[in-house]
Amino acid sequence: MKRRNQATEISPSHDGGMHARFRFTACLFRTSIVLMGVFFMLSPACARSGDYVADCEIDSGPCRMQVIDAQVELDITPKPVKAMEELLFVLSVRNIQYHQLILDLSMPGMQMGQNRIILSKREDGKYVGKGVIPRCPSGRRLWEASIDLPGAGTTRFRFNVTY
Ligand SMILES: [Cu+2]
Repeated sequence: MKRRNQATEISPSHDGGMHARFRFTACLFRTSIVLMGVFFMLSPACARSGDYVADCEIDSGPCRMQVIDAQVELDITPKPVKAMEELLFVLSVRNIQYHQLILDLSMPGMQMGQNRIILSKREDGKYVGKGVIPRCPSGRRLWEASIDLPGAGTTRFRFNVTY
């Protein structure tokens, strides 16, 4: 008889446990709604980046582009080209001479902040500069290097980096 009474006495505290669990679940639910909201606020920029593809196999060798009269060749070393590592960008431009050029690094369809590398003319006529490609929090690996060639236009190379 006493045991049964004890058992019934347990039930109110058991109810309390249920209540706490319900509050915890409700809190979790609210937190997940907030997190989903944050995710959807951040995602539109990321979602579009899936539409872009690489046009430069940078790990296989230099990439070439034709910009009106100028033939442009870009190489990045060391290979494989990795994020968060110091990289050497080497650009050669046929037919046009410059003092220096600016290489703009970005992610297609994503806002990653400005990342510009000044390419200075080397003795062999190539334009060289060092820079770092950051690791994208979304996990995407596609980057774009665009170079403005005054008088000829803008050229861009899209390539994947290794994490
Ligand atoms: Cu990104």
